[in-house]
Amino acid sequence: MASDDAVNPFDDRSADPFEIARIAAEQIAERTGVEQHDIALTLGSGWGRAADLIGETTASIPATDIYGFSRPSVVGHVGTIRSVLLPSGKRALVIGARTHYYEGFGARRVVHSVRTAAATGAKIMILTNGAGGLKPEWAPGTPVLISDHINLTAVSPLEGATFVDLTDLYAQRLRDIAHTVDPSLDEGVYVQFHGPNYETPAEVRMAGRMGGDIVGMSTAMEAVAARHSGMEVLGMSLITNPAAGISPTPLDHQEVIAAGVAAEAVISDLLARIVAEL
Ligand code: 8IG
Repeated sequence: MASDDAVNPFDDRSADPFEIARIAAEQIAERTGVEQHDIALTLGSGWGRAADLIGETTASIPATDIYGFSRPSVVGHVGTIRSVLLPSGKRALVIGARTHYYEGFGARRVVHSVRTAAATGAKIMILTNGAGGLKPEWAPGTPVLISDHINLTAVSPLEGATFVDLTDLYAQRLRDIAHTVDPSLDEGVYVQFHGPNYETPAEVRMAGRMGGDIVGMSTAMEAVAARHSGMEVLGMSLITNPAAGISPTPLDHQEVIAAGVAAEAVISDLLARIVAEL
């Protein structure tokens, strides 16, 4: 069994990341008693309460018990992995343990949760995050659908000759379903920066001229890996702050957290209603 002091399997560059995910999925099946999951969700800042609203949690595992999740995040929150029984009878795997690229453990570690979700059988991957907004009309607390992305890390989680088509990465089918639940939901192009620093105002202007609407530090690499693993992707950002330079006041991390907390009930309820339609 993996534990906090176990050797991290991603330290071995010759280890197959898909085999690591397969082992992790096997452990999840064993610990949850659920052979197959149908949908997976990664809940980012502000989205946590959705786990309680989508259905009945039947198992909750500290992520560090699962292979490949063993090294604690430098950010310090120990995530849990939950199996949730949806009212439809489907099974959701809720992953509360995102690893960001800026933590420095490499792209394989960043997308391990997504590959593990695919290995549990999930066909739909819902990726949520907290992010900065470029549209002044997006007040802090506004949820936005991700329509496409620009990966400014320039790092792909894929290796070798894996020429995956990303034309419909954030599946139109799933965005249409989200719009039936809330027709007022806006959409935007997500720009993944390396972080952990927030952008300079010049970088935000650049992101806007490139066609970006949302700035964040996650999700794009995860979406690519999810698509490569054969899953449909739904992406949603909670705009917790205007991106740097969009509003005259500097970004304050505590204010960003507070905006997430304030919006949590509303957006978690929205996400639960979307999941019920999938
Ligand atoms: I919450 O303004 C949150 N995450 N890159 N920029 C980036 N990430 C973020 C931001 C932001 N707000």
